[in-house]
Amino acid sequence: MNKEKVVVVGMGYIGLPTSLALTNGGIDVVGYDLDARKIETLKKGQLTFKEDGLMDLFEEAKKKGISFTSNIKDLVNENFFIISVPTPYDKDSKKIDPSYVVSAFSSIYSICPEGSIIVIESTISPGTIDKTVRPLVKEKHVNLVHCPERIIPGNMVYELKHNSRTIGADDAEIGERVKKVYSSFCEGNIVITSIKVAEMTKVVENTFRDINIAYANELVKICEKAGVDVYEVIRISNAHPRVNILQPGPGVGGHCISVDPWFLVGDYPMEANLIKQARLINDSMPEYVLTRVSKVAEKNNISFDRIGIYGLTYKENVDDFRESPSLQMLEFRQQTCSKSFVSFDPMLETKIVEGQEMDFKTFLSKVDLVIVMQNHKHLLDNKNLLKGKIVFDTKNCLDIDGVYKY
Ligand code: SAJ
Repeated sequence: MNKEKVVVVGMGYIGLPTSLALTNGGIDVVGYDLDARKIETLKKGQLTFKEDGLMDLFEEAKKKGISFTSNIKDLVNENFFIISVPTPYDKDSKKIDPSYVVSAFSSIYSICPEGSIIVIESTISPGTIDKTVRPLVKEKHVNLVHCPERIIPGNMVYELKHNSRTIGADDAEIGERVKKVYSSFCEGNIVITSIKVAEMTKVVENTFRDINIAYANELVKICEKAGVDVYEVIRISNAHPRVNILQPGPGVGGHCISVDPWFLVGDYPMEANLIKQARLINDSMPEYVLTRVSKVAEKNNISFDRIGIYGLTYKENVDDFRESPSLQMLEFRQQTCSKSFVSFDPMLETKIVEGQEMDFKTFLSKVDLVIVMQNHKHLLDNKNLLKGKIVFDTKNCLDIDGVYKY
């Protein structure tokens, strides 16, 4: 077989690392995005988001000749595409909004030759390909494939290489061809199955994690009432050979775990009871943190205007703030009293909320009580600066005097 050439559509959190890994694995890659500014940045050799180890991958891919374009006309002769565009969801209906996938697919379909392979990596709810993508395929035959992404922000480079993958295809031969392409960089096991199973597994995996985090978060509330230390309970329980309770926190954010389970709840409302409860428990955490913090503030005579939030991203050491617990907390505060909190996040270079300070010391000068919502490395390196502050640590990451925890 000739060297495979692949177009990756969507240069976001998943599309970019995937195209770099493919290039470094020996595949000819064109990274395509509608956003001309993003493409210009990449052409200049700059990254569009922060991720450990990504720059090294980029340097290697540049040497190996990765190219980028925002002009679809450059892709007319290509026949292997990987679509990796965002799938927003409607907050009210809790349903997926497949419009980006549909529009990316339509534009590729309009230019690609008969028999092309179009892989969808974007997370989609089970049944989306049959409901919204397959009907777009008319006389010109193309091969549809679903290969859901599985990498975790913060450890993407490692996981791209080592995680196993699922390829859902209508045709086993096409599945094998796609597997070969992914094998160029993926050392994990690659399973070939149907499109529907691949769609379901992705959502099921993220739901599994959501349910397990919800269990840890529910234990926080139970242990508070019982007057026992939840971390001690979890630590001792986890010594059992078949118990592995996750870490409680301020809630669940990100565009995956806090979203995907809703697809199952939305499509299977009668069946998905545990899944729905887990979502509600995790979503209740930012408000619960505020209740706990109020008690601490009252006890220490601190006014709400002198409370600050450390950490706006959805988890530690990433710059992604989608659906983050801190934003959920700020939204709740806005709704209840039209006020914000002072906040700070070392991972963010631009202001995303009212009251956000860009300098840690300025932030600290404005607050007496710090709610630790994220355990960024920056905080662990600068914990001495918290001296004299009351701290409520929702991540159990600080071992300083007088810190309050769950
Ligand atoms: N969290 C806790 N306690 C824990 C673990 C996580 O409160 O013990 C919180 C985090 O702080 C964060 C949220 O959960 O707010 C989700 O973080 P995460 O690190 O568990 O996962 P994500 O959202 O960064 O990535 C997940 C991964 N899915 C699974 O682990 C099953 C990743 O492999 C997927 O590729 C990704 O979703 C995705 O894009 O779907």
